[in-house]
Amino acid sequence: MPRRHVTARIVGHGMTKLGKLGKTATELMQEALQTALGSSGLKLKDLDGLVAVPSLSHPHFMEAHFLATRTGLLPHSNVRVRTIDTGGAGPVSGLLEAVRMVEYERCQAVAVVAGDAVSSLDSAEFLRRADETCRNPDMPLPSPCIPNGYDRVARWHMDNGHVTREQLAMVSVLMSRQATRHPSAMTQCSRTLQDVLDAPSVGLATSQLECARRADGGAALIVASSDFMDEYLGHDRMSSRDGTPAPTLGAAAADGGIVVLGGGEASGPLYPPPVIDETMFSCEAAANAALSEAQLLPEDIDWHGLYDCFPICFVRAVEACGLAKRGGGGRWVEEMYERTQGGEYAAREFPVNTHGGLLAFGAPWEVPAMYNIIEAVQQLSGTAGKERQVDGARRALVYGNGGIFSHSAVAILARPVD
Ligand code: MLC
Repeated sequence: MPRRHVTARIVGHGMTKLGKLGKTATELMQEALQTALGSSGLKLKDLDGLVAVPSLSHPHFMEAHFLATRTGLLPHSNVRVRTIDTGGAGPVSGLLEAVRMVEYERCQAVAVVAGDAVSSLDSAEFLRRADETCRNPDMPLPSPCIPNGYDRVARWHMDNGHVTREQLAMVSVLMSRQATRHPSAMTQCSRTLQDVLDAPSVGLATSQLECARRADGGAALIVASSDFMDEYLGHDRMSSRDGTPAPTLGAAAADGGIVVLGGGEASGPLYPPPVIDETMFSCEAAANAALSEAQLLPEDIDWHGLYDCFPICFVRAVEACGLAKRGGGGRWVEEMYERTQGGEYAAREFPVNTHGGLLAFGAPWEVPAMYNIIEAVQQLSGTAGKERQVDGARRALVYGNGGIFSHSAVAILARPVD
């Protein structure tokens, strides 16, 4: 591998509204990309790289090439684009790929883009497509396959005394409490434990309020080389390259951007094996690799963005990232539940998924890990707002999970040293 010659920084981010929006995935991706470019002060023509994550609602052959062609980024010399499919881990895998493109392939600015319109698909079509993604031909899971796959894994943990049914439900309550503090979250009302337990059943140990909240939405990041941004900010501070006035830089770009200190990825099977055991999980390996590359310990992290498509994914992540000991994730969730009872808690008392995660912020299929990254960037640049800001947050860990524990991608982000 060629030598690293510059540092990559996250210098912009953008997202569309979430909900049932009646737009195509491509329209949502384009909208998010424009917002992200605007927040970085860069223009489309400044990009020489694009990483895209495919959608379920409007799948395209070579998604990144499709999007780059639609936006006019291609044809152009010296532009390279890549589609990354690691399921819901895609945005974090995409971020790590963008960092490599900047640090080892001499790209100056790379966009990472995801968008999906799964809420605008009718239920039967959504379930048909979703079921197809993780179908085991030898031992089919009942439909809905993905919730039932996670349900099997959750019950295995319950049977082994690892977590209780109530502790799983508390994850959904916790995410709803966090989401009420974010103006863009789909969930604006806290749930009670009883609400979650009494919601329609989707699996034996999973209710509807413990499923990733189906939504349409798009999100994007801009990752740029430090040299390019220094030159751009230094020489072009008053005007952009085509002579028009430069847009106001977002906080992330103006402060020099957010650094990616380390990353790690690991894989598991596409669907749970006939006999579940520890070998199917990969978050521990990804988190350890990311912390090791960043040369940090779990206690050095101030804010966590943990994938929570279903409560058991969150519980495993809590343990994998060292917030709780192995087997102690359920008890940790219970402690957080008690700590945040009544809703009058400071952000630093529960500095995890301050936006509400997939269970409450919203989950447009493979987009939501992007919300973990964007919330991390806002936390690290001190722009998360009074209610959500974790004072003095310097380092964040973001985790994306794909399939049914089939891929884990973890990145460690940091505010640059002043
Ligand atoms: C659903 N609802 C919720 C909710 N989930 N409300 C609050 N919080 C949640 N977490 C609400 C909906 O808004 C809707 O309300 C009602 O419940 C019914 O949901 P629906 O989706 O419209 O219904 P239906 O078509 O019957 O499907 C229910 C479902 C489906 C649970 C089977 O939503 C589902 O499959 N969800 C999981 C999606 C999923 O698997 N995502 C990927 C996760 S895995 P109203 O008021 O509008 O009726 C992952 C990894 C990866 O993330 O790689 O992708």
